[in-house]
Amino acid sequence: MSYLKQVDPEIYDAIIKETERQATKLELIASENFVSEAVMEAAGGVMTNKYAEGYPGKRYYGGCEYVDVAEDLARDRAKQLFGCEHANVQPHAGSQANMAVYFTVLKPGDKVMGLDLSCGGHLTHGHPINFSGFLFEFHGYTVDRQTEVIDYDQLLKMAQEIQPKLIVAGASAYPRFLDFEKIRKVCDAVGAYMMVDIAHIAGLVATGLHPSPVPMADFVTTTTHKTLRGPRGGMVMCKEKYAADLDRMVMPGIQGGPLMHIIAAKAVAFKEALTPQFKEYQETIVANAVRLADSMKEKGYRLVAGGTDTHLFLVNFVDIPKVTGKKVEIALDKAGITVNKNTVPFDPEKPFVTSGIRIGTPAITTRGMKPEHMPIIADFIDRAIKNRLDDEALEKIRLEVAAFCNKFPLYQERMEV
Ligand code: DSN
Repeated sequence: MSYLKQVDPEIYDAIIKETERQATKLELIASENFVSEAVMEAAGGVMTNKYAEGYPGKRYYGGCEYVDVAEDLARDRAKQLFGCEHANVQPHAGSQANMAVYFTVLKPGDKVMGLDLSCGGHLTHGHPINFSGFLFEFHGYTVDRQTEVIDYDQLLKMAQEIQPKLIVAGASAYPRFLDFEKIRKVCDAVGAYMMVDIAHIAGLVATGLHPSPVPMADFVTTTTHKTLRGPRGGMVMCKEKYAADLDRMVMPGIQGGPLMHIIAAKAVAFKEALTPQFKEYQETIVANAVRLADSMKEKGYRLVAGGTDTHLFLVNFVDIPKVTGKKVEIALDKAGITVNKNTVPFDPEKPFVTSGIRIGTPAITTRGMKPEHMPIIADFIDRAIKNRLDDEALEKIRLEVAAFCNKFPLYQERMEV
């Protein structure tokens, strides 16, 4: 019996339809994933009822003995997973995680450098429409125009000119490895703090598939729901010397009561991430991304930075007349393929139009898709782009995509409650 169906049939219906959408479409948004039933059970459990302002053993409320167990486990597992000295698992999202670091070491008006949004950065890395841009004097660094990867010599020159107090590394749409050792050297050369936002690559970092910034960064922030495949949320890791200041900034500085059900679900996800199967999963994510990127290149598409080392890549339509990221996103959606339009480096189009799409493999890999399936997916994408103005053709592809997805069942028992 479903309580929800009785109490709120409209929300019940929307959730069933969303479950069907997730199961029948190809989910290629690089920042999305499908959590395990165990993670979902913890996220949907009774810990949602509990106020627990403070930290384990030092709360402002009584009755915290069991939520303390959850938060202690989440923190200990995070430390084991990433090898960090300190972890704060309370940030509600990546934005709060980044805010907590900024507020811990910066004062309003301080100079900071972050990767420009159009080159793969993130809103919270200093975009003028975000709190980070309102409060601090951010300077955006870019990728090299030819290689479309970060030019670390240029980064050093810019840092010497600007003398930032903090340099933010990390990205939401950057397909190549980041060189954290070089970024550390730049920070040391100008006496800046080093913060790395690994939201996208957290699963790869945890399993050694992307070099880890943890040994050399002052602060590392992440979300827990992308490659890490946990519940929607954030986390900050730092050196022990910053731990007390950071914790005070997360709560009471920024947040009140932590989301204890989500913290419990983070603990479950970290436990899953410590298994050998999770490493195999991350290896397959990357193998799938490389194979899918290669298949798109074989079809003649231009990829940003020439391909990928990670879980995502970007297709650049700048050279194709009348094709924009927005148009392709819409066409692909009609064909049952979910991606997001994305700016490409030095994009001439506005962020709501863009000249590219971002494609990621974490979610389809969770469903069990393997490198041999990637040419099939590339074929669906290519046909949908070519037939973008033909709704009948797109509907035919949608049916083929749904039949293909059916071979990789997802949340079957959630379809009817
Ligand atoms: N919205 C996320 C992404 O798609 O990358 C970043 O916060």
